[in-house]
Amino acid sequence: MTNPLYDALFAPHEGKSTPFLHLADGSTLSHGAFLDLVDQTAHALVSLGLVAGDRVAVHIEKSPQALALYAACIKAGVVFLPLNTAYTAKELEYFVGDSEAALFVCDPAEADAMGPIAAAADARLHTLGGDGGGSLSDLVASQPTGFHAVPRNADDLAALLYTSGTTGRSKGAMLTQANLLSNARALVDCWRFSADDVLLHALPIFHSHGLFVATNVMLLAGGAIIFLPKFDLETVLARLPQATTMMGVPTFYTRLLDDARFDRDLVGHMRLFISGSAPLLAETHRSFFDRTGHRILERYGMTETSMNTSNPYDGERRAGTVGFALPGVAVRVCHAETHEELPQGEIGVLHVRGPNVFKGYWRMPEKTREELLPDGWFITGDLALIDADGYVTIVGRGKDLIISGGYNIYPKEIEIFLDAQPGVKESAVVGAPHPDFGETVVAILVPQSKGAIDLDAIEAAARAELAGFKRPRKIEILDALPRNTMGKVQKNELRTRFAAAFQPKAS
Ligand code: MLC
Ligand code: AMP
Repeated sequence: MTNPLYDALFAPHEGKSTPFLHLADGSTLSHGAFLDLVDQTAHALVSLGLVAGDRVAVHIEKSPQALALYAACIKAGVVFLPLNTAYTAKELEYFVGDSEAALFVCDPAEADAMGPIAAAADARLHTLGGDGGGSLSDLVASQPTGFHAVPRNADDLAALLYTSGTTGRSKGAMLTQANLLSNARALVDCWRFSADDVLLHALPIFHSHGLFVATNVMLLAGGAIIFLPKFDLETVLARLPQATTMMGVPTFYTRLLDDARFDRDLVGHMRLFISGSAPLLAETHRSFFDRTGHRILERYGMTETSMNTSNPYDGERRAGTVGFALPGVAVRVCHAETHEELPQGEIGVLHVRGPNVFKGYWRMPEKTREELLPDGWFITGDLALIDADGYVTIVGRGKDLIISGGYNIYPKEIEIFLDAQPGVKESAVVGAPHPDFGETVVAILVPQSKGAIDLDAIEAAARAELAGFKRPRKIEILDALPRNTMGKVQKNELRTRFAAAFQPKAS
């Protein structure tokens, strides 16, 4: 038995002096040196008593050591569970407990706050900082290199990624070795990645985009990564001349376009720009082409499925569309209730099937049954149409979801929080267009009685309990929520009402 993901992504680079990570401080880590660190980290995991199938929850900054921890989990057969660095203690408690993590790795600065969370879940606690320091690193440093990959089946879990849901309760998407490997193979092929590529990587590594799409693709192709801690405009502008490709959420591209230094001369040498995780406005696509001569390649994916569709490398990259199904992946547009396929050209719910589709939600068999049909089709909840040429367009969402700067926010979760605040009778949360984040959160509150709501107190509570990207950027108090005759809150009316809330004022 082998370990298919390790064997394909990592093993071919063992002992090689080729560059893997170009770091922000100007230094470079070779493939071989990275893999030695992976071996030491895998030994550290085993020394802590972890065995194949155990979960390692991580709430740490992006660093080469954090990436090595991901690789070490693959090599040791342990399930990697990355968590958004913006999550608060209150949010983390659920993930560590629900996953029954055996080990929780957090930032050294939050060790005190995380102690009770780890203890309540019966998980061991270790620390790893953005600078590579921490108790886990101390343990890693004392370990030998040379670690035999723990055998795994293609169907064994490689990662557990939590994704929030319409009910407000997050679900752990179980991704297998085969899910991740099949997707990396399809993307390397479609996007023509090779060992000559240098990818500018400014995405976080706790989501599918930065971790699997960007990292796995580069590992499989054998190229190098300019591995930046986050998207910082100055650093990205400075490092683009050394890159051949870049992946980003639409906010990356609008921020670049807002800077006059971002021009044809700066990126004329680049091979490819890829966008995803949120809709790229057709207008951004066109402005980007006008400024740089590059047509951004837009693709579409989800945590549960990794990537599903992509515009073509050769051929027309059509603005406003997400292209065609990837090789091995099938898509269809279906009726929301009957799940029957609709005639070509009609709008319906997009279903996806293929080796990329996850195994189900962690310990939620009913949720899994609701979204994953017995014949393997996954109901994405996105509304789409497929045109006569086969291009898929995501026209909206059947699910009540806001995507802000590439992060998903389910209104229900924020409404549950707001409804629990003193003086609030009820609340509604909707998305409003935002020039930087694409969309952002607007909350509408109804007071229990006139003057009962203390907005400062609610904002302070939101800061303490909700990740920053989920906090409402605007809170409005209304006497009542608009409702239809059935008593259902009319969110469309609220969306229309706040549609221009963040648009620049016409002068
Ligand atoms: C940060 N902030 C956000 C935000 N990110 N607010 C709304 N939406 C966001 N996305 C807030 C912080 O809370 C803080 O608020 C302030 O902005 C500054 O924080 P920052 O960390 O300095 O922000 P910045 O670096 O500007 O981050 C913006 C960003 C980042 C767009 C660069 O969010 C980002 O890297 N997004 C990528 C998301 C991603 O990788 N998604 C992939 C999901 S996988 P305050 O109030 O404290 O000042 C997926 C599948 C697929 O969807 O298809 O790929
Ligand atoms: P996540 O749960 O974070 O994986 O987010 C997945 C969701 O992001 C999808 O269901 C879509 O709604 C959205 N998404 C991802 N890529 C695109 C895209 N290119 N265009 C429109 N929506 C997208």
